[in-house]
Formats: sequence, structure tokens, C-alpha cells
Amino acid sequence: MKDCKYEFESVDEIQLYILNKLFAEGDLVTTREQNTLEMCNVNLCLTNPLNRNTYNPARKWKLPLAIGEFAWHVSGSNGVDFITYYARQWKNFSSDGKLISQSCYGHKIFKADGYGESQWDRLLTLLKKDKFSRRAVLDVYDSDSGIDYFAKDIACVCTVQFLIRSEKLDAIVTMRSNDLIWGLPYDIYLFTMLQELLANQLNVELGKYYHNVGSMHIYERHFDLGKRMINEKMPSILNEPKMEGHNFINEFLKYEELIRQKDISFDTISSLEINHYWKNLLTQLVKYRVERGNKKKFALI
Ligand code: 5HM
Repeated sequence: MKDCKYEFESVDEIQLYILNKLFAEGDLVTTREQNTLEMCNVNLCLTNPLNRNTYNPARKWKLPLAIGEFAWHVSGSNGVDFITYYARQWKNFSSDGKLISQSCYGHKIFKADGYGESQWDRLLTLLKKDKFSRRAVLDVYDSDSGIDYFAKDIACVCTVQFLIRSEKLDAIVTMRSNDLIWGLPYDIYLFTMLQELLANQLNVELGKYYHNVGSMHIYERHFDLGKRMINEKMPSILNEPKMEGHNFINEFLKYEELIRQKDISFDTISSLEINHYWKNLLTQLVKYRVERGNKKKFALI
């Protein structure tokens, strides 16, 4: 697929580019009582969606959190307890403290409807039958649900489109609003993972990832962090592993739950007979569980 204003090789490059633009040219915009610097109608392209991890040392981005969010979405959950185990700030998105009703993208994508099919199932069938289809769109804004514009949470992602062109699967994500620091790195991680999962299920190569945003912004409370990120040396681009063995996704979800709820050892994970790609993700989650436990222990001392 051709045509994109800005192409980048990694999500680190994207973040630095936007940070510099926001500090140089961003408009001061205040909404919901919070000051931001903003740019509108931002169109980005990540040429290699495997470069989805943020390595800028100042950012201290957390891979287990991204993996946990991915698991939450793919499991089709909308439960707060599950997602706040990885990121407590999700609590602020829930009106009853139990469910996320709008930004539960996975729930909207993977949960079967009254006919026993999910949006994902239907999209998969479509692209298997008509590989050049322009209709493969996931609707996650879900305006039919009757949006309350004053609710704590309104989906920031509107649609996710997939196109197979030149035997590769491209993804086009459209967001109404994106916070460069907290939102963008996790959003890009999630949607490039879904793109790669679909490419594997369709047995086509991974193409490019397009990220289109109505309002791209940085909150005032992150200005110092943003400046520290700019002053870091650009991390080198690594040779990231490709997703393999997509059929193990249900095993991955089963063990994610066990790690989160019961505590599973590194040895148990390494002895599992599942593809090493998923095993590596689970190992990150065990590491997170251990670190989390240690933090709690030290807090009590
Ligand atoms: O006022 P608004 O509804 O746009 O505030 C939501 C905030 O969460 C925005 O800063 C938005 O950019 C950020 N956000 C994000 O960047 C939220 C979600 C959850 O849907 C997301 N990315 N995925």
C-alpha cells in the first residue's frame, strides 16, 4: 500500500518525532480541566510493526503491562480486576469499579454475539473468501451503545481496518484521541499484535501499520518526562522475534490467568509444551508477578 505522510521504523522513533513536534509547534489546549500540548490529524506509519516495544530508557515502558493488556483484550474480558492487576489507572475508566464499558476493545472484537460469532470471526471469514476486500473493519467506537459524552470512559480507538495488499496484511487504526505518553505506546503494541495475529491466521506476511489520530497530545504533567526522553540517545533497533504458533493463543491465555491468579513458577512455564514465542511472553508475566510480590513484601517491612 502506498501513501503515508510520515514513515518510521520503530515506535521509539514515532514517540521522539511527535515529542519534538509537540514541544515546537503544539497548541495549548485544556479540556476536562487538564492542560495539554496538541497537534491534530496526525498520520503515522510504522513500517515494521515488530518494532512495537519502547526502549527509550527515560520512558521506563513496561513490556509485561503491554502483554497483560494484550491478554485482557484477546480474552474478550471487560473486567476491571483483570486489567488493573497490570495497570491500576484503568480503575479511573470504570463507572462501577467492576467493568470497563467502552475502552474494552477486545470485548467488542472477540466476544461472540447472539449468533455465536465475534467481529473477529466474521472478519477472518471475509478475508479468507475475498482477500482484497475493503470491508474488513472492526468497529470499536460502537456508537450504537448510546454514548454518554460525560462518562469516565469513551473509546479512544474508533476503527481498525485490515487490507491485504501485495500479499501482506496492513492495518489502519483510527483514533479520536491519543495521549502520547500513556496511550500511544500501549495502543500501538496492542494493535500491531492483533495485526500480526491476524496475518498468521490468514497465512500472509505482516505489512505496515498506520496510526491516524484526531487529537495527539501530551499532558502538562508529562512535559518533564517528555524532555528527558528527547535528551536520551536513540535506542538501536533490535531484531525483534516474529509471532509463531498462533494456535497456542488459548494456552497462552490459560497460563496468563494462572500466573495472575495463583502464582506459577518459571520452571512450570519453561516445561510447558507450547511454542517458544508464547512461552517468552508468559515468562515476562512471571517476572512481573515476582517483582510485584517483592514490592508488596518490601512495603510491609
Ligand atoms: O477526554 P478524552 O476522553 O479524550 O480522554 C481520554 C484520555 O485517554 C486521552 O488523553 C486519550 O488520548 C487517552 N487514551 C489513549 O491515548 C485512552 C485510551 C482508552 O480508550 C486509549 N488511548 N486507548
